[in-house]
Parts: sequence; structure tokens; C-alpha cells
Amino acid sequence: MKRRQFLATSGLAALGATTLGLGVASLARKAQAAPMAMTIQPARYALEGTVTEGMISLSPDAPPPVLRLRRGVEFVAEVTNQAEDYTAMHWHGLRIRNDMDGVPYLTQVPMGPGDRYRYAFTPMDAGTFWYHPHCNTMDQMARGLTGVLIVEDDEDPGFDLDLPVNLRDWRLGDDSQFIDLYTARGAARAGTFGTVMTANWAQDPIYDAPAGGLVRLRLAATDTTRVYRLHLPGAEGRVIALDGHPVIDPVGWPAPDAPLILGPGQRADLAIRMPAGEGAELALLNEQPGGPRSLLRLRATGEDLGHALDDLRPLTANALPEPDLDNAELIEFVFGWSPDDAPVNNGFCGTLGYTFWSINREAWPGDASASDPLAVLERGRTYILRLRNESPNDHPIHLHGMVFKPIASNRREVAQNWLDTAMLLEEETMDVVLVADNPGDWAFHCHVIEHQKTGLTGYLRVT
Ligand SMILES: [Cu+2]
Repeated sequence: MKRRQFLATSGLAALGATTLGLGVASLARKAQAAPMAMTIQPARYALEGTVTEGMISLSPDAPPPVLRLRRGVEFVAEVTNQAEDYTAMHWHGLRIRNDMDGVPYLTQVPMGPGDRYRYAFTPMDAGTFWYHPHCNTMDQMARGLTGVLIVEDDEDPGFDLDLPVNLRDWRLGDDSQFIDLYTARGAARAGTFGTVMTANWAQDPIYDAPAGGLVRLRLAATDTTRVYRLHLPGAEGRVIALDGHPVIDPVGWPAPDAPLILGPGQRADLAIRMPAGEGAELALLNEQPGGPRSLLRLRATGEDLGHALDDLRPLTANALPEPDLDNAELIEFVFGWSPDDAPVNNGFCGTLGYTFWSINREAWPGDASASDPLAVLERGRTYILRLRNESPNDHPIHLHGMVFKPIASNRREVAQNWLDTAMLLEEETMDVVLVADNPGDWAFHCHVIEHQKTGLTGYLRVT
């Protein structure tokens, strides 16, 4: 047995002993010192040479901060709404209590202007996650309200630099001001693309990293539309986590002809060894029409640290439920166009004014409407969700509150890693397996927000 494998296995055993022997409550060792005040508010910021007005963030003039939480330590946020419209905050990928999930009407009443909501939860999993509003989602996300959330590892894996990267676009005109955030043409197809691509609200930023050092790049695709196809020419590295969870089924290092596909909502943690020579640069490229485009660069600085990828300790294992495939129940979902007579979403949480998409041929009628769950799952049971995309567009299908593992696809070999968002390519049918271990009503929707808001939404109930 190789040393890495041994450490990974023993780490898991130790974790199992903690959770099983002492109970989950014991994981909540201590609470943070004071609740975090988060105020959703108007903002302005220079994404280009000219300041963009009409943005939404958590401060008047800066991106939403990277939140760093501790596993097993309660996080409390007092979220105040100083925006003009209703809102609610969702913690994407975190397996937490249903009433803290931030989905309007399903788990909470949306917050009107001036309202405050107290979110309190204890993260079970270490990894890279993110947060965004789930009410007026199209408008507020497009205007800036998407932030990275990190749950720290119990033990330091040994990186020399930990770099969260919030990847997203903006729909700006020549004057750097917002243009239409969504379009009927886009909503009915792949979504409406931004005009300015950024990493951490900067265009192709350069980050210094120690020469010969180890960098953890925490990529979070928080754009409302874009499916990224990423690679780093000449870089030595490994994909170590997807959607927050350590990779268990190895994923190849991305290349131009086999890039890392990261759809809206998804995350990937990359371990990268910096070149030894001072001044050498690595670029994170996105393959896109018109040729590859650099999203950010890493520049080697200082004397060669001489570190190697094999020096890294394995990431903290998360205690995820083991599926019982022999006794799994199959549930089928089809994602496609909406029927002609489908109603238009018209709740307090924003409408685009049209409906195009559906799950199982039914369009989500609106945030405030009482709809039946798409399926009722029995707590503790294993289910195979058959996700069938009958459209020519890609759909990143996201499930709240639980994680699943792809096990089969009609189009490609799938890596069997834990995810909260499945990137469903055009005409693809993918089977994912999950254990329904978290009670509540869990939103289940496409993370191309124009698709979500025009019908491709529903929820699963776990009882
Ligand atoms: Cu979609």
C-alpha cells in the first residue's frame, strides 16, 4: 500500500470513529466568536477602467468576501437585506439543515428590503463551496452577489499558497455599465453570456506564488451561464477535489483536447507545482470560440522551494454515506422544453417574463406557488436518479442538501466522484446515485439561471 493511500484510509477510519462513536453533536466543538454580519447592498466597482454602477455585493465597493468556516464549528450569519428587492441566501453544496438552505417558500420566507434573517449551521464537510441568493437570483447574481465559501481542512495538507478563484462574467456595454442581464433568445438556448470575463472580479489577474511551491487553486464557477473548459499549459498538477469533496476516482490532468469542464455551480480544487525558475508563469486558460483565453496567471517568485506534489498530505475525508446499490430505487427525470400552456413564474423572487424549460414536462410555476415534490425519498434509502437531457443544450443539474455520484452515462465514461452539480451535456442521460440522508425539501434545478428561472426547477422531499 502506498503511503498516500494508507494516510487516506486511516484518516477516514479516524473520522468514522469520531462521528459514529461520539455522535454528530460532538463535532460542534465550539461556536464562532460572534455572528457574522452580512449586508446585501448596492455596490460599485471598477471591473474595467470605468466604475460599474448598480452592482450588488456585501459591501459598497468590494467583491463578496471569501468566507472561511471550520468543519464542526457552528457558523452564524446575520444577513440583512439592504437591496431593493426580495432575497434569500443559499450556501451551495453544504449539507446542512433544511431550514438554513435559503430557498424562498421551500425553506424560508424571502427577506424583503430591510429584513434580516439569521442563518446558523455547522458544516459537516471540508472543501470549496460558495454562496449566492436564491431569490431574484438572475438579477442579484448577475450584479455581483456570488462568493466563495471554504470549509477548512482539519489538518493542513501542506500547500504554500491557497488561492480561491471566483470565476464569473459580467454583461457590460462599452461604457462598462450593465446591459440586459438576460434575453429570451439566450434563455431558450444556452443562456445569455457575459461580455467581460473575470477571476476574483479582475481580468486575467497575475498572482505571485513561491517558485517550486505548491498552490491550491480553488476554482468556483459562479457564473449564471458559462460552462468553462479549463486547462493550464505546461503545469504539473492534480485535480484533488470536485464540488468540495476529495477526488476518489482519479480525474485526468486537463489538456487542451480534454479540458476540465466546469459548469455553473461546480468547483474544482487543483494542486499545482509552480515552476522552479523565478518569473516563470502558468496561465489558466478557457477553451472557447475564438481560441483559448487566459483567466488568470500564476507567477513564480523567490528561490525554488523544491516542493513536490507527493509532499502533500491527503485532504480531510468527508463522512459521506455509502450507497446500497443492490437495494437502490430508480427515479427518472427528463429535462426539456416546457409545454406551450406552461404558466410564467411570477413570485416575489423575480420573473424573466417567459417560460421555456421543464422537469418531467412541467415548468416550475413560480417561487410562491405550492408545487408537489418531483419525488418523495425515504430517509436512509439509496436512489439512482436517471437524469435525461432531451435538449441540445447543456444543463448543470444541482441538488441541494445532499451529494450524489455519477455511475453511468450514454455519452462518456464518468468519474465516480461525489458532486452536488452534474454537468449534463446535450442529449446526455446520466445515472447518479445518492443516499437520501438529509430530511427536508431540497431544491433540484438547472444552474444556468435563465433555465432555472424559466421552468427548469423542482424539488425532492426526503421524509
Ligand atoms: Cu439548464
